[in-house]
Amino acid sequence: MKSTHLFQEAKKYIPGGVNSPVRAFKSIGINPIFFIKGKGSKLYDVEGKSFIDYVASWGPLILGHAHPAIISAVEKVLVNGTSFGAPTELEVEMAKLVVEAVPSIEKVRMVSSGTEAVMSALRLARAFTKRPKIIKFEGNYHGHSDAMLVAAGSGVSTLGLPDSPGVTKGAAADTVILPYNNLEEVEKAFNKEAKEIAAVIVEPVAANMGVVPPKEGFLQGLRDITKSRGALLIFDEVITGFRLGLGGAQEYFRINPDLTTLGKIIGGGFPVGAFGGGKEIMDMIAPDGPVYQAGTLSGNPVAMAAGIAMLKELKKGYVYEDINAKANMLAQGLKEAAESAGVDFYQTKVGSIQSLFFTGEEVVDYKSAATSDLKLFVRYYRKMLDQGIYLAPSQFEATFTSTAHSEDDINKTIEAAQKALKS
Ligand code: KE4
Repeated sequence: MKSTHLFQEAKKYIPGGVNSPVRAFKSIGINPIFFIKGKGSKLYDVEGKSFIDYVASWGPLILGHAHPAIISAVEKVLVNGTSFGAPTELEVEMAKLVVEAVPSIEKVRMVSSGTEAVMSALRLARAFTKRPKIIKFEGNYHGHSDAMLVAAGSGVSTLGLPDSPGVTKGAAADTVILPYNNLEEVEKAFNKEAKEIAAVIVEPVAANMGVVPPKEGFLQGLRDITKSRGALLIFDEVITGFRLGLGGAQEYFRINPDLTTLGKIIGGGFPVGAFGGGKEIMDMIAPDGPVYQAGTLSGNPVAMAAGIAMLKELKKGYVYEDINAKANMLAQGLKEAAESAGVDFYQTKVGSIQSLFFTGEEVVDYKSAATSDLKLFVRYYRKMLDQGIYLAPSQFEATFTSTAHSEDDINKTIEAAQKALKS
């Protein structure tokens, strides 16, 4: 009841009662749960109920909640002040760690969210190429800057139409929407207006329409087409960065983009985003270059301390084998549960991110992801929640495993899924 009471209270002062729409559980049709504590793989709500957490704050918590290395790093820095609005050594240390870890990044600028990272990278790409248009893919989410908030289109190359009110035709006019995993449509778009296209931005593993892996050759194809047509390739690694490995998707698939956007894990749970690339492109950013980009709290020392502690832990190497093994165990269990329940399902997994779609179709893009039975998802979701399993409240999000998940957690989750799917 306390969550319900708090939600009523919140709705008086906060639009929708939440500070980010997906948290409102709207598609699930129940009130969101208010949490008071996270520890390891567990979340504790305001009524003391505990849940095994697979949302991981939408990705950042690859080490689970309140990891001691991160907490102590933050405590140490906090007592020295919370922000200076001036350079600190912590920012140099963070930048070095990112440059060392991410293959295509020679220079990096910190910002305070993934949205800011994408917005800045797009401006830089347009300035560098002196071209206006950006290609993005249906079902890919790159934050809420105007140019990225355009209709998912009908699946063929569509001139962006404003999707959210307030996004003007002008703001969306230079955004071209194409179906994910479809190189033919990308070729067509370039044949139509190559000289206009500044960049292609892509989630190298889509994780905002549920997890949808790139088809064999898709990413390499984007790399080849952009290179041959003088456009930039931008990997939006806000989710895959430091998730698929220390070098993210570009290391995992061994394809170097021209620009990379980062977020989530890099901040260790604090508000941090970043964008980076080769020196030639990045040196166009103010104050050395003409492309303006700024932020009061960019590189905030407390957030840097958390991010540095996170990246240092990830550098130890044990993390990825551990979280991938747990992801495999979970996926195998869910597969068997769905098979024995006799439901139509399509499962996707890359490293430690995965999705279970309730459809008989192969899911390769937004259109096929949207064939999922969302009513069944809602019933499944609510049954899992009742059994103390906290999944992302949307079919079109990802399930994350962390070093904090125990085998017991995974087994409990599989048992819960067996019960939920049988019913
Ligand atoms: P933020 O501005 O929310 O930090 O990052 C935007 C963003 C950019 N690129 C990708 C690939 C992303 O996944 C995101 C944000 N992801 C969503 C959920 N998948 C954030 C959750 C929310 O909106 O509350």
